[in-house]
Amino acid sequence: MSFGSPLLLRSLNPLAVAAGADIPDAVTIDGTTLSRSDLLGAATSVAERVARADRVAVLAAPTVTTVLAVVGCLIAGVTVVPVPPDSGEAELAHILADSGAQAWLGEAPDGTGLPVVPVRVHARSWHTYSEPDPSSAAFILYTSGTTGLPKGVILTRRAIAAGLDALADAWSWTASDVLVHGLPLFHVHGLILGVLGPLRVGSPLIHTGKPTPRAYAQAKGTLYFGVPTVWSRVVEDPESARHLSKARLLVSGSAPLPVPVFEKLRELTGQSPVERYGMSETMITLSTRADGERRPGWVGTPVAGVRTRLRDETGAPVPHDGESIGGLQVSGPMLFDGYLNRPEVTAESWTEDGWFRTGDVAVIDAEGFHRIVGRESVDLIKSGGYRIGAGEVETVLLGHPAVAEAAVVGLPDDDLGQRVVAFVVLRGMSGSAADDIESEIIDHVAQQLSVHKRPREVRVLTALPRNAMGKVQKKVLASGN
Ligand code: MLC
Ligand code: AMP
Repeated sequence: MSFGSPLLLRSLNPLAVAAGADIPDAVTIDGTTLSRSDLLGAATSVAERVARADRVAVLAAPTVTTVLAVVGCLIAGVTVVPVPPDSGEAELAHILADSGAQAWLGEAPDGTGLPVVPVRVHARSWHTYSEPDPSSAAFILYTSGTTGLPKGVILTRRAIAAGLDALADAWSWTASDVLVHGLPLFHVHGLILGVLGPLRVGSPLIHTGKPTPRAYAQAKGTLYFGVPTVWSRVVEDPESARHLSKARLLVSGSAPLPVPVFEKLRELTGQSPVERYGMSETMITLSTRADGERRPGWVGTPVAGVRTRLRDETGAPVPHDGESIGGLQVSGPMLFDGYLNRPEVTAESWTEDGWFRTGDVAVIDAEGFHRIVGRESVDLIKSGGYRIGAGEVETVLLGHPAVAEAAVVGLPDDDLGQRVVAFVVLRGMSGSAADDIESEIIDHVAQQLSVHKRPREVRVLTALPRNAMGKVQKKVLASGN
């Protein structure tokens, strides 16, 4: 099979549907199942309503509406800005202003002032659209940096097609698979791999709502996606885990899969999970293969079209000897086209010779296997597979009237990988009054940003540890976990 065609030419081609290639259970989500022809008819009707826009916001809850909105925009060539459905005030205002979204497509939160274009699940249209320019932006995905507000990652149609085809190749993913996951639909993992992937390959998708072990056990798929938190919860529930033994591939990504979880999963299911590594900016660049070695703690080899290298702080090459640690740089056809409205940050993230600096440190062995050692910056936290910028949370904490100083770190957590912990100095408050305010501070972050960015814990200090230059010593905070 050729995987070179532009996005959606094969996956939602009206002629293929008319020729009898319908899939009765193409997408099951939020209790509704759509056939591929339902999806095509309803999404084309969305395309007709939205085609004159350039860029629209989609409140990306795991629903049929979200799937139709996204596919409708892909058909019409309109850029989608997926918005976390629990986005708080500050985050929502930033995403809308920065992205320049002209309208909401589908559900919309109150009070944003943007027009709302409805998605009608039962409407049908069979109008045909020509394939949009492959270099046009399919998505602007907002993702956190170490400081400041989230940045909009521009992903083109061509990049997405290349990324999905490389994964189909690595995982021998075909129309005979049934994909199961319960991941959020506003990131690469759940939305691009987890919705556009099955549509492109032609394999049915079952979205479980929440990614619970029981829901995964009941769904009876062949291919399962999860972040490490999902897999560590699965191994805590051996009965559900055993149901997954009939699956073809269990895939883990978005954060490091702890070796004990890998081993427990293998013991309970008879399956060694496939690990893969990626970023919002790069989609998936490294993976173990369906037909290759799976090594606990290692994320495999470059997928089709990807090259990788290691560099030290001076830019000098680091040997690929399985031991030497260096900054991981990648190149490949699935990489992003830059950060929206941020030319300087975009320029800084690329080397002069055209490699993307991932910000991760890694080891590469002589066979080309990669181990991700960690992040270069302590200020980018991964919690439950979500990327959370310490600076973004600190800014919101400082907006709380009781908080005089704040420092946020990710502390090791058996369930979430890292948990967001806020160290704060309060204004003229101590003892029991200070205890009472902790949950108020957590709620404040959940309301301004989004629920998953909230600190799981607030620790009140009388002063933050600082060095002679006045810089907060986060390593000191992190060592007292
Ligand atoms: C708790 N809740 C609150 C709250 N405290 N709500 C408001 N204010 C507060 N103070 C509620 C929540 O609304 C939610 O309700 C419930 O508590 C649990 O929320 P949670 O604690 O955040 O959920 P949790 O169980 O910890 O989630 C674990 C998880 C989740 C694994 C399901 O972290 C997850 O979905 N992670 C996936 C992240 C992901 O997809 N990353 C991919 C990035 S792309 P309720 O009722 O709604 O449950 C990428 C590229 C790549 O990385 O490589 O793939
Ligand atoms: P995001 O932009 O949310 O996709 O986050 C990307 C970051 O997640 C990467 O830069 C890594 O730090 C981390 N990451 C993703 N997949 C893995 C993995 N398999 N192992 C370790 N870290 C990972």
